[in-house]
Amino acid sequence: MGDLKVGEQDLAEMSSMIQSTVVMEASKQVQALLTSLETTMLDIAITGESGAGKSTFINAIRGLSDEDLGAARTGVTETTTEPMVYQHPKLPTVRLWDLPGIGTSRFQANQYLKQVGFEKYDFFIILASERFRENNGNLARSIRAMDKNFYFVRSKIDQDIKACQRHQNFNKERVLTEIRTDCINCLEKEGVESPKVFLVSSFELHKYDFHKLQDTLVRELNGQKRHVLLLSLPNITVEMIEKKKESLKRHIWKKALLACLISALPTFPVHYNAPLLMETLASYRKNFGLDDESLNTLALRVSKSPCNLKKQITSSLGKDFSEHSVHSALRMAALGGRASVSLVERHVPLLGNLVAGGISFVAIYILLSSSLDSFAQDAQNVLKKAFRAEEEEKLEAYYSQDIGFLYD
Ligand SMILES: Nc1nc2c(ncn2[C@@H]2O[C@H](COP(=O)(O)OP(=O)(O)OP(=O)(O)O)[C@@H](O)[C@H]2O)c(=O)[nH]1
Ligand SMILES: [Mg+2]
Repeated sequence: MGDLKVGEQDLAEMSSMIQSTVVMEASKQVQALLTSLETTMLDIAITGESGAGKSTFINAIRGLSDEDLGAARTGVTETTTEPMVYQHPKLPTVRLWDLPGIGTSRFQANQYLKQVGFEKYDFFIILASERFRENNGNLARSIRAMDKNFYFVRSKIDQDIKACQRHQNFNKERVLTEIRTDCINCLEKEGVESPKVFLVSSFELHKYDFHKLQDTLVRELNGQKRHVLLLSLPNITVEMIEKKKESLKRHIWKKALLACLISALPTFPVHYNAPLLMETLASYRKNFGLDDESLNTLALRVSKSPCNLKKQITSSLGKDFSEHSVHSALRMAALGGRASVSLVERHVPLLGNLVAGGISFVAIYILLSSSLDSFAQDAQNVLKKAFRAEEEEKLEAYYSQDIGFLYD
């Protein structure tokens, strides 16, 4: 038999076919992972007696005021008479269910959970204002009996604090502890073991126990549901912003791989899919409340000028988000990331052949990761300006009033 030589042309064709098949398959799989994350549903039921503040709480979590378009209707008379679903404005797969008030003529306690279709909810938040009532205990027990979790929110705490401020020897912490202990005792008396109770004001989410409620909800969910819940929660503590960042970081590699695998345009020094990268960065900005819409809504809520909040944003992509600025940031990331390329290629040898020596992947990965760091820092600065300064300003106004009074 003579020598069998494989022609160079054949090798090139074969290599190109194998590479494109691998790219197609890898893209499909990464896309499937991302789609499953983006389509994870989370259904949260908000329940409790009529007038407890359920609709107002939903609006606050969605970052809306009661008068905003699409906000749940609220009021001093019974307003919610059918289960109503509200999508989270930034994450449509997170749905908040505004359930009708328990114990009203239409919804009697014993039939209530069946009437509202309890199976579809991931967990329940029971809201109760003022004194503890029997209906709340019944509801909590029934939810447990159906093997679902509930969290008990004692609402309108701002009202209680305001009323107690008139008393002599007012001590805010003591009042809060009394209310919390009373709720726990009443629930335990009704046969509910170790209830989780949180004191909340929907008008001032950043005060009292709302951050503890957020932490508990996040801790008690797993996997993809935990991720979507985290992203849907308001940025009202530094810890929450950090948790969001960490959760998003875990998925960067998928975004980076997809953005470079499906790229076709050879644009020196990196090959990437620009729309996908822009879309990812835009969603990060929204997650951290740095887009114009989120900043305007926050400014309205805390009675600050949107300009003052925007001034707290110092990262380059936070201030100037455009295709041009993203492209420049990517070039910088490509230059800075050259050292990491060999490491990536050692672990994923095919990547080196497929996407310009791995530089595209590394550059996009670095850009996404550093953007998350800087957006999270921006979000913390905005948070400080929005809430902490407000307290200081109020304090200043309060003392200047007192002085005015003394000198009158
Ligand atoms: N001060 C104070 N008032 C609140 C708070 N939450 C709700 N309210 C007021 O309580 C009243 C009832 O609030 P809703 O949110 O409509 O109550 P609901 O539980 O949805 O009532 P139904 O739909 O009838 O079951 C409204 O006047 C709200 O403005 C709060 O945190 N603090
Ligand atoms: Mg309502």
